Amino acid sequence: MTQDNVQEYISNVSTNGDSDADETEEWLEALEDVIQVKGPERTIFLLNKLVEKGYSQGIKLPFTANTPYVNTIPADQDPVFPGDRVIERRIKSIIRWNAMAMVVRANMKDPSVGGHISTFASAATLYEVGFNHFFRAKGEKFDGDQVFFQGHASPGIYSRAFVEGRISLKHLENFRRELARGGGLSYYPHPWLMPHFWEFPTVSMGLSPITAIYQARFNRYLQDRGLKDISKGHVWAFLGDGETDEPESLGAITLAAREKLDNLIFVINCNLQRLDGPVRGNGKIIQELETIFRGAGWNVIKVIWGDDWDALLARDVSGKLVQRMNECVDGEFQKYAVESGDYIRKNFFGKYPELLKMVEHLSDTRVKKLRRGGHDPLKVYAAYLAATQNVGSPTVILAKTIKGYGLGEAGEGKNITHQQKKLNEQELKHFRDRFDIPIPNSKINTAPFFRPEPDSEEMQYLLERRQALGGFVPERRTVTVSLQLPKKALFDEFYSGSDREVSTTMAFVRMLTVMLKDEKIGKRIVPIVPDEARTFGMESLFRQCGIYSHVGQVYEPVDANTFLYYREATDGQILEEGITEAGSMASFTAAGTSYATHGEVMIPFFIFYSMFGFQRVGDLIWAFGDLRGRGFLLGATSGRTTLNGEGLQHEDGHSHVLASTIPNLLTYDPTFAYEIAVILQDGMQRMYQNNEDIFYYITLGNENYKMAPMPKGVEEGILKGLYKFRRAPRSQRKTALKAHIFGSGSILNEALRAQEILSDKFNIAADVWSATSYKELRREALEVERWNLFHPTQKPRKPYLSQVSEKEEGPFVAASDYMKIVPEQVTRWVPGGLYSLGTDGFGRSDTRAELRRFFEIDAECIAIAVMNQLRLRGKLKAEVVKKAIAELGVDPNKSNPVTS
Ligand SMILES: Cc1ncc(C[n+]2csc(CCOP(=O)(O)OP(=O)(O)O)c2C)c(N)n1
Ligand SMILES: [Mg+2]
Repeated sequence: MTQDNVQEYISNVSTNGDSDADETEEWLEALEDVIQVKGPERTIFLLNKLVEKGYSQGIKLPFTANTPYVNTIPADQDPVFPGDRVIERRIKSIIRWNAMAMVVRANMKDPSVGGHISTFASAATLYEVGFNHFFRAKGEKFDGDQVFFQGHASPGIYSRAFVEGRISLKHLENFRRELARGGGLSYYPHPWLMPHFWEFPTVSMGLSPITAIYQARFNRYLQDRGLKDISKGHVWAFLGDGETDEPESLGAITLAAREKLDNLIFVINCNLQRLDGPVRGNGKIIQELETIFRGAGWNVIKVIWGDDWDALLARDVSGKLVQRMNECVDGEFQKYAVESGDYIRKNFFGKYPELLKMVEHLSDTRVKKLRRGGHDPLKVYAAYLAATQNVGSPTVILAKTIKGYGLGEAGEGKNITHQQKKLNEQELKHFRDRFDIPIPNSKINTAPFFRPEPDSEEMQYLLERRQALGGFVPERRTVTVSLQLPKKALFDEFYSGSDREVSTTMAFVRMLTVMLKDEKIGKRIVPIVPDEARTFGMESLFRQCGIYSHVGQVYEPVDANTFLYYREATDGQILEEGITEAGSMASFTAAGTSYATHGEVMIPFFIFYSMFGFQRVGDLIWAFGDLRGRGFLLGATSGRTTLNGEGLQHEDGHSHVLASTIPNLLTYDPTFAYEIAVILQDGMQRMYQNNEDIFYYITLGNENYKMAPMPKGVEEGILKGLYKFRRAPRSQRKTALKAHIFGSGSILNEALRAQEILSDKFNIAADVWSATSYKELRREALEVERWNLFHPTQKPRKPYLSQVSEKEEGPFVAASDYMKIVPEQVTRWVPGGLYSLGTDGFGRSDTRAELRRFFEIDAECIAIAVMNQLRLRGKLKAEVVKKAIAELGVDPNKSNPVTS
């Protein structure tokens, strides 16, 4: 049975199928007695007993996680509203008006500016109750609540900030015109663009819910590890009902329940519509979400009906009204939002004569005005209060609203409403009258902004409420951090190289282990891993730092008698996230922004299978950049041929292409342990001492080889992206043909082998360079070039890459385990260009040697490419190259890796 069928079945059994009304009455009376006399606990006990008894006799109740389509909190349990409803309505109306006006005015000036009116119009009460009674600001001793605002509702949040006096008229005028004189407002919440205002970028839908869940969990982590007391704060996430279709929205809700995150509250604005039309025209989004969240173990509070319905529901003795509410689908409810009272009377109540009678005393206008729960401040307040008082589970509030509420003919409840941004004079008047905004007819056509006088009742009230809640929300605090970083000596063991063959992953894990033991930064490190710790050889950290679990370890682990047993602990440091790169990235986000959110600097290291990073959760990484997050991403088992046996879906040859798109991300593809040590130290210096809003992506490989000792004076080159690692043999330097090979990651070893081949067999003297970061080389070169562009009369500056390569005699050939385009991004700053070898094409399973030949990045193919470049410069004859191809055993007719 589907949930809909179950609902129908229960409905039929409980209403139509009553073959003995007297008997039913007796049972119900008995139940009523128990409720009144013994209370809810006993009632639940008895009901469960009845169900159990039924089961034992073969009576199987069909499963449903749904409750009837009414408010979870019954009217008689609504708390007293602590505010002044009249003033709050006036404030809300003013905020509604300005939110609408900023979009309409912007589009009067330039119709291409865009904007959204109807999302906030539907959510105004949900936000205003929060602002007046719940959202606590950051304070001296309290970090406040973290509120994730729905991105498209931003006009309302700006409008409030304008009324509060935090945003100037100029800014409001320049809504969506960030480049305008005097500054503008970023349309969506972007900490990158408004670093003192927005805390969380939410507009790529689905990212905010998952990030909020992990934020709430990270708050617990800080608490449990004794780093900061965050027990009083709440995380609020405001979502659209359409947004819940994004897999990330619901993908982590079981974690929230499992971890008993009662500091987390989701508010889902169920206006029943998304961009194109209804979210579930043929079903009921609220009921669907209720099932999902209840099934996952959340506390679900439905806010469906406003208080106008209380009296009707109180008279619904037979249950017919609830039945009608249950049976109507969202498509019908949406229609009621746009239709007249007469239509609602006929079509909703009119289905059953009993219901028609129920509303006969109400005029059509009153019937039309029967409000939905999400527009009723009392019902919303009741839900919020219950949510903040709930213990032991996260809460989701499913609030039913109307999209474009108040827009009337201009779009209220209509399918086009999401994109409505122009109101004509008539529509503006309607809006003004509906919300009593004191704007005269003579001015209405310009939709002027309206801010009450500072000494008005509204302003006094609004500011007093915010003061009581500690200040304004949202606010992002830009804190200057200064961590005491470990001395360089901590990394000494990595500078001298190793006789043993190890991988860069092993080297990194060793560095992490050492840093975790460091007195100064050790406890600030947050290792994050999505069920790959053993793959990366990190299991020793289980014992050393413990795996974080709020409840500790309530079982004896199967490997308890081994040294490296699976140790879970309340103060565990590792976030072992299970198989969720998105969840891990959300944890990385909470940790990497903790310096701003909580004023508590944390150093996250998120280590993952590189193929499942940018390719899988690229949008979360983009958002991390927007968030000014700081930390280290480690793409392990990277390189299309270095990870050899795993084939097409695992072998990463493009994460450096994807990573190159994020402006404030530094990327490195190192070969040796000392390079990683230099990069990590510089990263910590820049992020946690110099307060730069940057983060790092470092690829690590699983190929074992001897780690070279660090040559002298290469630190700068490592960080800038290129340095000469090994010159050609001295004996050939003056006499032989010259060439240069840039190698990255494990392919640097192939470049070194190519150097030998060229030297031994063909008397060609090639210098080998370690190219740690093409992205950095390009970034710096572009910066210099741009300076030169705008300063034509001044002495031109020279990019680092030009400086180090201009005196060298080419050709230059690059080889990496990534796509050819990675080195090609710096071609124009290399004399004569840079010929690039790479791993374009799908990966496949084989040995490293076979794969490198297949992708033409092995030593032999590098040597051939170098010789061919010499041929193109007229320094070698074609015949010589042809012979070399044969001698090196490369089949000139081999298959093309790009197309095969
Ligand atoms: C990942 C993603 N896909 C698509 C969009 C474009 N988009 C913006 S709002 C919207 C509809 C939103 O509907 P809903 O979540 O129900 O919010 P409402 O405006 O109804 O409150 C869409 C499709 C987006 N912002 N992010
Ligand atoms: Mg919606």
